[in-house]
Amino acid sequence: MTAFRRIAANSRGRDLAVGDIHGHFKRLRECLEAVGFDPLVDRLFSVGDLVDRGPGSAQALQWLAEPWFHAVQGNHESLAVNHLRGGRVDLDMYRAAGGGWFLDLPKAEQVRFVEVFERLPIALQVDTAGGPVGLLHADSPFDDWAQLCASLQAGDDLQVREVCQWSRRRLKEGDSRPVKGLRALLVGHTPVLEIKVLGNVWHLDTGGWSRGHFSLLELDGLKPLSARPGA
Ligand SMILES: [Mn+2]
Repeated sequence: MTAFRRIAANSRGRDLAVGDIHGHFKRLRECLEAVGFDPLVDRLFSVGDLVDRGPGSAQALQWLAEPWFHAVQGNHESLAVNHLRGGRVDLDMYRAAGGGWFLDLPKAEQVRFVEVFERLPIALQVDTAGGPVGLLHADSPFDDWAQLCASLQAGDDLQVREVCQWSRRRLKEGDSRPVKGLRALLVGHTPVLEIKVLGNVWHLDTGGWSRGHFSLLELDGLKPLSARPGA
């Protein structure tokens, strides 16, 4: 698995990022249409948690097959991988967190999803004209992006991965120290009412999968787009 991936700047169109999706691809598609997303030249970057909770989790595979869609692995994709690959997963917790659709799939179907989910990087770097933008699901275990890249490339460190996919520490503590080496780090995992920026860490999960709305952030200008359909 390539736990760290770097993607070159987009010279043809716009790059957008979005928070947790949790099976609400239909709502997300409406938001993309509202901002005139052009799949021929634009790209969409996801901070992970594509599945569980919403009605359309199975569509994750079609989206991940699109050349314009890139995602890191969230804790929910990680739960699916661990469950199938023999890791320890609390099944009651997993079902309560929306994983029932996956647990109830025939094994051969579970394999189709996991083979895609386990290839998703833990961290992604997208180059922009203004400098590199990083994405991961929850939080960075290091205050230096280069250190995280080196760690992810050196091998699978469970503690590093755990913070990347599960931590809520930065938001809880209101820690506004920046992550060095990045223009911005984009994360999700913990729902916020509006995009919340701490240091250079942008929390993008504005609950589009729940009672909130999807926020689309344009990477070149670090500018949130108004993505509310009909608004
Ligand atoms: Mn999450």
